[in-house]
Amino acid sequence: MAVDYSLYLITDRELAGSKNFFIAVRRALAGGVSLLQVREKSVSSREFYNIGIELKKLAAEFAVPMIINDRADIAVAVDADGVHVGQDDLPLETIRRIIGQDKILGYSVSNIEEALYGEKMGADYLGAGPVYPTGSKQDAGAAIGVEGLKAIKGSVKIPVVGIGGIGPNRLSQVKDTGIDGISVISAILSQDDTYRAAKELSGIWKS
Ligand code: TZP
Ligand code: MG
Repeated sequence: MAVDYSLYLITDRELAGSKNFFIAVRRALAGGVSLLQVREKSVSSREFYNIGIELKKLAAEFAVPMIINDRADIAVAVDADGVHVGQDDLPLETIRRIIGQDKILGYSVSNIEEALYGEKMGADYLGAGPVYPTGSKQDAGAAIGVEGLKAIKGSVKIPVVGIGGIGPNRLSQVKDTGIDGISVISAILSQDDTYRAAKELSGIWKS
């Protein structure tokens, strides 16, 4: 499956604030989000499943693939397009066994060693960061900066997306590292107008 990683939105219902969450995501998709990840850290399995089902319908309307964070079981249950895992989740080979070869497997990394490991274990893409300090993930760790991002991108052949504190002001310098896309939460979901926010980011990415 050819995947467009350029504008990868990760959901966070809290950061969507008082806006209607599903409308906010729909507008972001209309504005140019190319890939969607459902990330729910404190909900029941049933709620995660229900959100996955709803977002899958929205993503399908825009022909955007949908990836589930952490949970291979939820991904299989909602027939998502893939799973994204980090250093503390189930091992990559285990997730791959559960989801099969045809699904997208993403892996969070913050250094070259983790990147090489992810590539070796069959990840389809890497999420590298946090590039900048972020308020959206408490245990995100130290910022790796554009230099760290560039080093990771240069160490692997699979696609790399930058994540963490990326917004319109920093987008060009992040893009200059040669990465394949950016992954954002607050730069879209915390904005009043998620359509405009996505449109602006995708416009800068394409420029
Ligand atoms: N992983 C590393 S940083 C981060 C995640 C999930 C949060 C990114 O959110 P934001 O608001 O785009 O900084
Ligand atoms: Mg995780």
